[in-house]
Formats: sequence, structure tokens, C-alpha cells
Amino acid sequence: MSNTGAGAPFRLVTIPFSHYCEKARWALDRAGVPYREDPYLPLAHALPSLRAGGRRTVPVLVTRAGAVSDSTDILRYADAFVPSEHALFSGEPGARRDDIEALEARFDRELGPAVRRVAYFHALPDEEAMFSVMSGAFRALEGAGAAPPSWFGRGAFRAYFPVARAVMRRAMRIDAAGAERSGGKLRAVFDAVNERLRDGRPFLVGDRFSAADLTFAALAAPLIVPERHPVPFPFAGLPAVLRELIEALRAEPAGAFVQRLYREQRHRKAGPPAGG
Ligand SMILES: N[C@@H](CCC(=O)N[C@@H](CS)C(=O)NCC(=O)O)C(=O)O
Repeated sequence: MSNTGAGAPFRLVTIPFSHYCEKARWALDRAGVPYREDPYLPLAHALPSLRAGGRRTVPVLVTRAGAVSDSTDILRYADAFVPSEHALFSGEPGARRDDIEALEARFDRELGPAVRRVAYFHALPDEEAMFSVMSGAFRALEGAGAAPPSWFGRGAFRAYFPVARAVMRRAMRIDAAGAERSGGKLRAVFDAVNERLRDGRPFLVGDRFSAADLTFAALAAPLIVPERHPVPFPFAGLPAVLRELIEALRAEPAGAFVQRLYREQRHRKAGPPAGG
């Protein structure tokens, strides 16, 4: 990781287990951008995110020249740090670039919110699972120099969580009808990716890793729980219904693809293949 702790020239404001934050983190790590992650719990993130110069959502990348406050813009920002032939977006002929941009935008618009709503719908009722997701996320980042909020602990979480949960349910319309609609969107995106991978291609567009692959893998990750995710969910502690859904998705070509990208690409710097 290039999450280099205090003194780093860039700061990434996150909710650590947020998949849009993981999307940004992956691009920065890959490009070798030195940053410090500033992780917050949902709800507690809003003020720091606004103060950092962003909107209310995370991720926000704080640079000396100002804030970059959307994950797609952070991918584009990271691209400036890598040779154009290894960029996530550019360096491709026109038709491929259009394809990459269209897929990335679709995953952002449809897959991200659908995964989040389905995962939260099943996980939010289970306070213990949510505590283990959140404390596990802070623990994973501590190794990289990111400190959890000083007040965070089981007792404070018990008081905080029911309030945060009520606000999250309302803000993101996390209810049975919403989860069913989102399940349909999730299915449509997975079907489209399964279909694209049918010819055995290694990546979604062309013959190398792009913003389409990174975005699909990062945004699907909460429902795949791949090994080597820097902020992994504690699979065994998740509600049974969620574990079953994860196992079913992992068994699909698109799910296997996410696991492979985490294995082969997540900890690789942009550049030619090792030894190549
Ligand atoms: N389009 C934004 C979406 C980011 C997003 O939805 N972030 C969520 C976390 S997964 C968030 O900050 N939600 C809290 C809120 O809306 O206040 C991006 O790509 O950065």
C-alpha cells in the first residue's frame, strides 16, 4: 500500500469499509500516490468530508491544490501519476476508451448503490456483525497508520449505532422493496459481466487492466469478500443470508473475476508485469 501515514502529502477522507472509498484507495495505491487515510464512521464522516472541501460523500482526496471529491475523479487524478500506457482511463484507442468509460459509469450508477443497499439490508439488523465489520475495518487500517476515532469502542458503538442505522435506512432507502429493486439491478450487472467474460478474456475491455475492471471489482467486493482486500469483511461473522448470497455470487464467472483481480492486481503497482 502507499497509505504512508502521517506526513503524507495527500489525505484520503473515508468510511473505511465503503466500496467507493476502496475504489479510490486502489487507484491511489496502484499509482503509488503517497496518502494518509482519515477514516470515519458513517454519519460522523459528513462534517470532515465537507470541511475537507468535498461534498457530503466520501471518498474525498485532499491535495495541496484542493479537494477531489468523487471516486471517478480520483481515478482520473491518480492516472496523472502513471505512464499513459498504464493509465486506468487514457492511453487507449477511442472505441476502447468509450467502452471503459461507459462501463465505469454504469458500475458507479447501478452496481455501487445496489451492492450497498443489499448488503446493508441484510447486515444492519445484526448489530454484532456491524460492530465486527467496523472495528475490523479500523484494525486493518491501523497497520497503515490510520487511527480510529478516539471514542470508538463497543460501549460507544452501542449508543451510536441505532441512531446511525435509522439515519442510514432513511437516507439510502434501505427497506425490503428497495433491496428487491437493488437485487434486480445487481443481477442485471452481474449478467452483463458474466456475458462479457464468456469468451475467456482476461479483462473487461481490451487486453489490460482498466478503470472498468477496478471499478467492477471494488464495487462488487462487499458481496464477494475477496481475499487480499485491504479492509476485509469478517465473513464468518456476517448474517447467514448474506454469507449464502456471497457464496452464490463468488461461484459466478463475474464473482471469480473479482477474486482474481484482487489476487493478481490489487497489490500491483501500475507498470509492466513483474519480470516483464
Ligand atoms: N459518486 C460518489 C458516490 C460516493 C458515495 O456514495 N459514498 C457514500 C459511501 S459508500 C457516502 O459517502 N455516503 C454518505 C452520504 O451520502 O452522506 C463517488 O463515486 O465518490
